[in-house]
Amino acid sequence: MILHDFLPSGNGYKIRLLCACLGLKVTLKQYDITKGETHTESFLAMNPNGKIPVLQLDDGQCLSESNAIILYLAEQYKSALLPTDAILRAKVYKWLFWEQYSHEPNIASPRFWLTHNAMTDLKKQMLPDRIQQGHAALKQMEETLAKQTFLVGDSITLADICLFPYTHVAEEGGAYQLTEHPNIQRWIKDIEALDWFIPITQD
Ligand SMILES: N[C@@H](CCC(=O)N[C@@H](CS)C(=O)NCC(=O)O)C(=O)O
Repeated sequence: MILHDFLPSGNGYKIRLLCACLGLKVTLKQYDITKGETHTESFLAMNPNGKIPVLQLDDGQCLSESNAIILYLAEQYKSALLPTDAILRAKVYKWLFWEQYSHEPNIASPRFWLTHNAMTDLKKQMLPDRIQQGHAALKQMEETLAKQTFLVGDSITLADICLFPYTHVAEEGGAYQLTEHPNIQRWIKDIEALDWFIPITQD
């Protein structure tokens, strides 16, 4: 399989992290999203949305949307990261949908704008509201992780693989302070201590 990716991307890192956990080898093809490299005709043929990550399967089919890709891989490789119990599975799905609506736009997007010189007047106007919502998202994670080791109970699941990438770099850009969230910091250390863990920019 080929993973079309951009190393600083947390969305791409979700897949790299899961592959490391599953012991799966994928070939990495890197794009510089700051130079529009995901808007070429050949890239758009793989993902008309013009965004990494894209997982190209051995038969040539292409999957996009990071959370769809991690669900595919967890199902395909029958990983315990996706529980078989319907309630636990729904709780995992909840965090995956929540991440795309309440976490990623408020934590990942400001990080990118602030660290990649991608600020515009419109984004400057949007920033205070995004940061307020980002604080609310981190608070929800903090409260959950104060009660249990991982996001869905005391075993690691796909929910943690999904939320770790942008949470552990939330401070980049200066909008958030993880010292305000000791249980998130404990959770980050627990994940970083796992024997299959790889850092975000490791290819
Ligand atoms: N919802 C998508 C978001 C993907 C996304 O935003 N990708 C960014 C990098 S993290 C990208 O490729 N941006 C390039 C562009 O929009 O031109 C996912 O979860 O995969």
